[in-house]
Amino acid sequence: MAVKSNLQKARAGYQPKLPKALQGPVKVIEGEKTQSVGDQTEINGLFPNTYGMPVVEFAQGEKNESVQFNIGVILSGGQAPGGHNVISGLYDGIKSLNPNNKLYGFLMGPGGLVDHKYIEITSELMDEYRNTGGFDIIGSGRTKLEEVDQFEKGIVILRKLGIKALVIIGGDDSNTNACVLAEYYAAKNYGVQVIGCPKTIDGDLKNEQIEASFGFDTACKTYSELIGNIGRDCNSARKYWHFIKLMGRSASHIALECALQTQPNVCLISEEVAAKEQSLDDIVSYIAGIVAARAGQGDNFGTVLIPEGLIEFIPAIKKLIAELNDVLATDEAKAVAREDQIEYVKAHLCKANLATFSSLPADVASQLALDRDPHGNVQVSLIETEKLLSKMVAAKLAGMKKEGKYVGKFAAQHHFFGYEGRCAAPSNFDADYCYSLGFNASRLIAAGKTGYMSVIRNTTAPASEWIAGGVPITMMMNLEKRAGKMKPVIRKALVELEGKPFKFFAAHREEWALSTSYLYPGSIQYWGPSEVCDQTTKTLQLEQE
Ligand code: FBP
Repeated sequence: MAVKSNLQKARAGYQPKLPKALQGPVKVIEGEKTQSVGDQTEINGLFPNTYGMPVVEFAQGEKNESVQFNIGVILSGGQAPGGHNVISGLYDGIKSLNPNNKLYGFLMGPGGLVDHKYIEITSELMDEYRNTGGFDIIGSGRTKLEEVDQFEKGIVILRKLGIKALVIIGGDDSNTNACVLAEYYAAKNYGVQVIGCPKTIDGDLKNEQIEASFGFDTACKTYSELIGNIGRDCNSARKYWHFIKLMGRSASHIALECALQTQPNVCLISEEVAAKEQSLDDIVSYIAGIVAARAGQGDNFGTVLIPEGLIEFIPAIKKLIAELNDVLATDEAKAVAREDQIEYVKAHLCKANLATFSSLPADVASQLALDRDPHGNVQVSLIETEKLLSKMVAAKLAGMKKEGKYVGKFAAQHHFFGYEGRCAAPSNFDADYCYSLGFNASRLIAAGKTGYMSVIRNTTAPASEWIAGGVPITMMMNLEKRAGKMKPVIRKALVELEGKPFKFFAAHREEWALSTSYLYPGSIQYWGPSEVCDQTTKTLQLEQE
């Protein structure tokens, strides 16, 4: 048995809370038929077997005999705190239906299904991982499940193991794939159900039905603790500006939530940059203006939060990336050797995009052009925006100094918080939420559902009052261009500039810029006063107000 810290030992005994409706036998309440958020005709045509199904909710019901069945589970994409609790909820859920039910975990993501790599999750193994961070019980991966060949290889192992349903724990891309797989198995009458669970620290898998993706709560609390500590350090030494990049591939939910928790001097929100059509120079001028104003009052220090995806939201760079995606999607481009690709790309870009491309530092340009993940996304976590911005701010300040518009000293420190929070031990909220999502998935399976996402709502209320049920994944879909082609995908939830969390931030940011009003949230607490241990994110509190 692995050696454990005292916290791990104590935390292993935590029994996550469940909504009242899931504490005993359930009955299914079906709502109205649904439709997709966009492109209804096309999505209906692509998902004839799983389109239009009703939203379902569970209520307390009568005990029914449940026949024995086996389940498979896959962890997909980036780690998010609470993944192990989704699995423990699923495990306890299926065992409560029939103690002979078995849970198999496919190893290292969707690739494990295709390559037939799996383990049985036994009670001993499960107990080692309850309430722990990470995805290491079975590992995760980013293989994209989209080819018929992969689905067919999958069904071979699913049949061999007698698996009735597959649970895919993932973000928007992985749940899109879960939906495609559900449709394929339904169309073929293979008798295997597919259920998704909303995971991602990025917080962008949310909509009318999904209040939050799991892991966002813990990751933001972890980053906010660190930002608070940095705030206190910089207010003590009074000599550095800290440029802190925060994960969140596309949306700025993490940066916004951390700003609400820590009150930094500057926080950029990518969605606002796009809406205001700001250029890189506009952003740099904005930061330099605040640095100069603070220097004017003798404060040569501060904190700047930068969302990881910022670069993709600057309109000129967004246009460039869109053309790069098209240029790189052709067979001709794929055949070009890596060392020749930059020249190939330059020869194929339009004049305006070529000018933008050439204006970027070489390393940033090559990141945009060359490095993509299996879903075709630019790997923004590899782009050092925090250094790019601080360098440009230093240059701008030097110019302002010459014009007599800035008197002060500017020294920068750089940080990137992402991996520090993705595997943190889940907060009480994530521990309960994830366990409930997994347990709830077992009830969706028992109810014969496929192509559904497990959802738990009313999450700012005590856990016993949470609402449990399922939403057809097709309901969240629309068509978007991916790798040069229109594809059905789950619509990503970006920060809404009309939403309450952003409005609260916007109403306070000028004050936070000049005054030093940092908040110090401290580390996640598991035991103690409920207002400390069980608090949800500020985003959720403001959204549900
Ligand atoms: P998911 O969308 O798969 O949950 O991943 C989220 C994330 O943590 C992003 O914030 C980040 O850009 C990305 O994963 C980094 O992934 P990787 O470590 O695989 O490069």
